[in-house]
Amino acid sequence: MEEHSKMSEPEEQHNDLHKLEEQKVLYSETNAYEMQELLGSGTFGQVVKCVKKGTSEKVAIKMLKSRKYVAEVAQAEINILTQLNKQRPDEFNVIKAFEFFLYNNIICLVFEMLDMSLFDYMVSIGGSFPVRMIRPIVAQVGIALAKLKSLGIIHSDLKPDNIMLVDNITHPLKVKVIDFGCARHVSEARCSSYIQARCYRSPEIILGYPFCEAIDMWSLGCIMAELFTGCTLYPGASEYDQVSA
Ligand code: PIT
Repeated sequence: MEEHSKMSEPEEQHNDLHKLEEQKVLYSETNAYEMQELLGSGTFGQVVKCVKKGTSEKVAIKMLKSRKYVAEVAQAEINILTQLNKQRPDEFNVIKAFEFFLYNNIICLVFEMLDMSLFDYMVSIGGSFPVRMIRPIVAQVGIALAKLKSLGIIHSDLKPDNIMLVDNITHPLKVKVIDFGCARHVSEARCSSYIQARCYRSPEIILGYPFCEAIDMWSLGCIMAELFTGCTLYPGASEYDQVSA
C-alpha cells in the first residue's frame, strides 16, 4: 500500500479508465486479472467483473482514476477495508477485500464476487419481500452494524444498493454490506449534510446535529420498511420534504 503515497503526482495523471478498458488485463504484484464485464459505474469509477488468470476464480474490481482528491478518498476507504478484513468479514456480513493495487495510475480494489444488490433484487421481483426473507436479511445487516460500532466505524451510505446477496444457490439469503467509500471513524465524523442518500438520511444529519454510528441504524430501519412495503419509507424530494414527511 506504500504505492499510494506517490499516486497523486500530476505527471502520472495521464491514463483514463476507458484506456484501461482496452488493456483487458490488470496486473497486481502477485496476480493478473482478466477483465470480463462492467458490473456498475458511478461518479467514483467502475466495478468490473474479472477472472484471476490461470484460475476460474471470479472477483469484482473497483477501479478509480488516480487524482489527488480521489487518491485521498480511496486511501480512507482502503484503510477501513484493511481494518475490517483483519477480522473475519465473512462472519459479520461485510464484503471481503483481497488486495489493493495501483495499475497504470488506476487504483484497483479487489473484492469477492457477490450476486445482486437488494435494490436489483427488489426490481427483479417487482416489489416487496416476504417477511420470512426480511427477518434474516435485517438480522445479518444488524450483525454488520454491531461490528462496525465495535470498531468505531460509521458506514454512512447504507441503502438497498449497498446490501448484496452473496449467492442465492450456495448461500440462500446470505447478505453482505458493501461500499465503504463514505465510511468514517466516529472520531473523524464531521457534520455534513452530504452523507447518506437522502431517503435513508437520519434526522441528525438533516438537522446538522452531532452524530454517531446510530445514523446507520436509522437507514436500516428505512430499508426494513421498504423491503416490507416495496416503497421508499421517506421518499423526500428535498431535505425539507424529508423531515416533514
Ligand atoms: C458489485 C459486485 C461485487 C462487489 C461489489 C460490487 C463491491 C463493491 C464495493 C465497493 C466499495 C467497497 C466495497 C465493495 O468499499 O461482487 O457490483 O466501495
